[in-house]
Amino acid sequence: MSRLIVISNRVAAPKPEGEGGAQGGLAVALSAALREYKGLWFGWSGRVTDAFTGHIDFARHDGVASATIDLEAQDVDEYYNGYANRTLWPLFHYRIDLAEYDRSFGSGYERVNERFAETVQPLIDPDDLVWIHDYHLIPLGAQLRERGLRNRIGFFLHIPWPPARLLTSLPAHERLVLSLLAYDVIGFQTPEWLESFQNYVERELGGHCEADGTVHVGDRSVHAAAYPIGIDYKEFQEAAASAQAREACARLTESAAGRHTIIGVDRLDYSKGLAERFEGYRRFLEDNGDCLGKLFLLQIAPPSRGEVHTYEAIRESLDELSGRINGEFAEVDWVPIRYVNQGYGREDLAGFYRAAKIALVTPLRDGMNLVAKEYVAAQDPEDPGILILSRFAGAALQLKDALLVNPYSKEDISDAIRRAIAMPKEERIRRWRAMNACVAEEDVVWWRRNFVAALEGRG
Ligand code: GDG
Repeated sequence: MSRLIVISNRVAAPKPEGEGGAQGGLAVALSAALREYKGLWFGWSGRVTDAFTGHIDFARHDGVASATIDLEAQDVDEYYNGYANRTLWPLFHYRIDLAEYDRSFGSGYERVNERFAETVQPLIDPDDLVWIHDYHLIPLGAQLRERGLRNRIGFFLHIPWPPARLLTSLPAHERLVLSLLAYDVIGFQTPEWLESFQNYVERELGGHCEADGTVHVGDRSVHAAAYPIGIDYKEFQEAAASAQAREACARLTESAAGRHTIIGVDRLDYSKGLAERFEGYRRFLEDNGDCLGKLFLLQIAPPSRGEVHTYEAIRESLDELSGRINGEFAEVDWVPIRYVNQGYGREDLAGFYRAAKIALVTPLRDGMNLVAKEYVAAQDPEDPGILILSRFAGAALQLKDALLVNPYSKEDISDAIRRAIAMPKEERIRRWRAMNACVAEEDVVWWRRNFVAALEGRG
């Protein structure tokens, strides 16, 4: 069996015992996939050094071998906080209003991709499979090819691919997309993002896409397909059955004192639609006076990307909005929103999911959304909760038995909460069974196998 070399911006290090944190979906999914595989995970250590040296730190934890490099402050500013998180992230989430175009970001992005290529190349053996992840590293495949690498190289995009009409607002968009043609396989979360990519290729590059997933541009052909990511179902079920999860569930249930818990768990990010969610919940409170004091929203939102100004701004606006809603509706013995900015361990999260009758997962745009799948996996089969899910999350294409909503519509969110509260148990069970079968079947192992099979040329 070939080794698998996974390359992503960051390599996930396990958190010390009991310390929660906003480990992103990518990190959670990849450690699970690599634990089974003989391979290596390469990426940025998260540390900043005075001058880039190319020194590699090797480590091994939890069955996963990793190799990391430090970056310079300028690299982090231009590549990570700049091009990745201030240009590509907003643009790929359809927020061209927030996308910043700065030439130094683009050159920093190229430079760091070159640094990754230079340092990782000597670690790659001729028959290794190379799997590169996400928007931080789009040109890395092309950089490796320029250095003579002939291995099979795949790329998986964890976030949406924007419509061609939006993507063309990015300076040098052609150059970025053309660099993708260096890969053998390009994976997207859903057929919708794949279609947007194909559309761009045909409109802007004069390419041609075949029904079997082959994309031709000039003399290059690559395989492009949808590989929806899943959760580590087995691991998550174990987490949900742990004593720690049971304690967390009991703690939340006790503090709810007979009230229904609605849960939201999201990195603090504008793409997750938190302000719109709060507004939808406020509309529910306004229109359903009979429910005041009988339920509450627990929103867990650990901060992320604090060095990017937009994230500070969203944090402030959510503090204010949740405060206003609480001020407006709270009673001496009830607050409608428990807004928590800290992270929790996975067991705690699993317990909280289980204690919640409803999950509100309403991103404005999301590549997949693993929280939706985790919520389903954590439910009690005899008495499951209800998932309210944005139709704009990739997960909506698989979890069709959720209550699907338009996250921009307060009324839609409010109506769905009303419907969820009144939903008979038989309907809850029927919907949950269908969703759970999908989450269990199409898990992270299924995702990895499908992608790797395609990378090996078997898919
Ligand atoms: C990107 C794409 C795609 C959150 N709070 C805590 C915590 N989390 C964990 C969740 C979940 C993960 O973080 C978040 O995953 P998502 O999928 O919701 O979102 P992104 O971070 O934006 O991930 C996304 C994903 O990549 C994978 O391809 O689905 O569309 O944007 O696992 O549980 N975990 C812990 N404590 C917290 O407080 N332990």
